[in-house]
Amino acid sequence: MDLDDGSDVVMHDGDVLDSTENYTQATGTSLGSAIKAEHDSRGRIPRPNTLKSVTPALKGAGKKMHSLDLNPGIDVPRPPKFSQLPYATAQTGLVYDVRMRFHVESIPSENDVHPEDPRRIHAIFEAFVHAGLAWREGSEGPSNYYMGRIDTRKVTKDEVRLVHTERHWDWVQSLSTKTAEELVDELQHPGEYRQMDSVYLSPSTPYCAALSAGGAIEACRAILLGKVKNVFAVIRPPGHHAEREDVKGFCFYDNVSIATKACQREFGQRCRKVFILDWDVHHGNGIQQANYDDPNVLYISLHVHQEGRFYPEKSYRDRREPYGDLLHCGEGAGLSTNVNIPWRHAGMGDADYIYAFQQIVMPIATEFDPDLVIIAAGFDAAEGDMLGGCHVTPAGYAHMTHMLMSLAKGRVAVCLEGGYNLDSIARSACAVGKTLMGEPPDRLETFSPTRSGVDDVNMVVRQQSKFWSSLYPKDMSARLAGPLQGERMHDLVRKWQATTLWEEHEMSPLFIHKEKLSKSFDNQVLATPNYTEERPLLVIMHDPPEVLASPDPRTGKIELHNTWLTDIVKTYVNWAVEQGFAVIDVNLPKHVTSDDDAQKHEEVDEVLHRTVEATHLLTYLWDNYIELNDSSHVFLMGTNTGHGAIINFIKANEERAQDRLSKAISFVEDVPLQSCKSPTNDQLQSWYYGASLVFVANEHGFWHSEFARKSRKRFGRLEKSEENTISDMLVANRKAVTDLLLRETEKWRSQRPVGDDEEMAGVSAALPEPVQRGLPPVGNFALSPRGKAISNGNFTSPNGRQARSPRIGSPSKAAPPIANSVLSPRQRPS
Ligand code: Q9C
Ligand code: ZN
Repeated sequence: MDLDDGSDVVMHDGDVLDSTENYTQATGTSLGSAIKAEHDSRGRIPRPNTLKSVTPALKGAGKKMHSLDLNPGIDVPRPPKFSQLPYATAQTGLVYDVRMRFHVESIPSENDVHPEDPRRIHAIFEAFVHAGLAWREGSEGPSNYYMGRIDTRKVTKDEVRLVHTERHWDWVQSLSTKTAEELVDELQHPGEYRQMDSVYLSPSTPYCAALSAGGAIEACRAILLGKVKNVFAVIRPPGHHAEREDVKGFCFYDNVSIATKACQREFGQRCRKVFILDWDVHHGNGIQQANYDDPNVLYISLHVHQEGRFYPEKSYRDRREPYGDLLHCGEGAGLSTNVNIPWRHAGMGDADYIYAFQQIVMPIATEFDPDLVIIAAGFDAAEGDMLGGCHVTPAGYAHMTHMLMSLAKGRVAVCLEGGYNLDSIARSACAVGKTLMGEPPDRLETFSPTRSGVDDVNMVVRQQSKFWSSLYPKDMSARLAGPLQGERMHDLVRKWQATTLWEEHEMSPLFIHKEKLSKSFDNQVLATPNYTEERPLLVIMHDPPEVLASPDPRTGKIELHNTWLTDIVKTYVNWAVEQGFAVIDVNLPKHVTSDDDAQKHEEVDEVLHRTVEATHLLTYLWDNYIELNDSSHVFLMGTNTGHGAIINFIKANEERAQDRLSKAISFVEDVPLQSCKSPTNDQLQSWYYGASLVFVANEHGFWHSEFARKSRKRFGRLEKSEENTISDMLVANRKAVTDLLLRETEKWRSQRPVGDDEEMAGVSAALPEPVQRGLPPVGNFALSPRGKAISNGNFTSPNGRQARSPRIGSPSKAAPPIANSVLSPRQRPS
């Protein structure tokens, strides 16, 4: 079968459609023979070199369109139907050619249909016909309201070379003469310089890939030549993963980039700046690569990224680092014209996409002011797509299209990329097609973007605000660069908290032995003096208090007068002290101050890392300050990473935890829920279920996961909070927590000796006498637990593990806190 004679040809498929539209059941073999039939019976018209810029005539589907009043072969803009409304009365174009269905799996697997199914393009065309957008022989005659058909053709080698290497072209071409077995072998033994990542091969692959890229080019040309106002190119195989020398992710030629460069070359000033908007759910690594240093091509991609865990990240032959993250902004002259909008979670919906369009896409694109817009239109972010896991509806796609139509005088070429649910892509494509033709988009049903979607968008805004004058607030990191003069607010606040807790409850720092004590760890653990006594002990591992700021809307500047601190945890501490509980308050900094701090402006430390740190800290506290004291009850309470720390601790110390821990209470806002499953102990999970109370934020991803429906028990006793931030949850679920703690301690409370200080506690606000002793202790007074003998006057216990630590520079007027001068329970003589 001679699919490529190397000449520059235009494939006239007008009547092809009549005969091949009947192939509704696409199988490898029937299509294979169909190709042959096509080629034997249909002539190809050589494309004269002298008429380089000739495009084929517009046609209705399957038939030459006499009614369209076109001059075939003459490239002049079609005169407007109505001169006052040239755009409104111009036609939308349609590229569709059944021969692109010939690229199939050479040895189709029995029941496991490949998602990049040849029926994809047919499903879309079929939907266009049924929706009355496109015409086909057999339905009613062509009207002025059908899309006008544009012939596709094979891309030329010269055009492919605008993006890919010669070797790439040669290799793709070579597939046409291979047998099924050879193709399978090719897939399995790709040779040293290439990798076959997520593709299948057939002898028609080079042919279909050429039609697909040619279709993208002709779609754009038809617009630039003024034959149509905009176009929908229903093409396959897709293109945006194909790199200079790599086929990848079902893609062979980077259709959209080839069309971009071909049009820039042909049309010069009339098509100098091209904006490629890629809403395929995957990052278009190929498009990014092909245009990375080109200031005249703006590439914006919205894609699921999952911090580098989503395709195509980690699939590169050169093992490159994440490529679709927000830091990839172009290079050289092209710095700023690459914009990645990576979603950290799947599951994004219309509202997230619209938010991203309003905050990023439209401001940047408007400022860029393109001559042509190409949409790399994968429909795999659509509701129902099995690869994407997102929820974009047809109306969502219509609105995005509508917004993009405000650019480049409406010159929009939509080129199909991915999208694998035949029904979803058909419905989505119809909504886009209608919008192109002038119908207003349908109403949207959801308006609030997800929390993580908003975070993702705002991160990109901050990054891109460096390059685009229309984006605010500007990134402050430039001002933070260099050695910082000043204090991190976190450290100031914790110091203030320590002062207050000292003044109100005599809480003072416990000694934490750390090899390298960071400033952020000062005052991190504060305890009431009675923490070793026989009374309930509440240990709270919490996030730093939340800051509520109303920043300057233009500069984003946060100032002291527009900023508030919400410290709800404090109300729990107060309550517990009132009840006569001992309290250990543990602050888990989100950032640990280090020496090179000033150098980089970094994001909040990774959750995993912080959880590990918190686990170390909790284990240390348990070993040295909790386990061996006389507490009647031990309650652990944790927020976010504190929750992770509690679970990790329990799993690593099953027996000790079950022995001593009365209740574990967690508040989970935006970290993953952890299960308390032990590989060795079946009991642990049910023990934890009985001993826990876990409040989970209303919009936490867990509620959408499969775990939420089944096997919930291993996550403990879950409560869906009405609220979404830790502060709000702490307020809303406070009574549930205090009730639980009161129930648990009922016996102890009824048996407390009369005359106990806090006897009246709980009845009224019988707080212990406020202690007025000036400053809280400086440094720490507690025991150094790990036998680091510290300077003068200390003794080392016989086992060499414990030592009394010195008082350091304590103001003499302040009496040392009681707790810190007693021995740690471990050391008490038995
Ligand atoms: N573990 C487009 O949507 N998935 N391509 C491979 C390998 C490949 C998607 C998973 C998805 C490719 C155009
Ligand atoms: Zn995709």
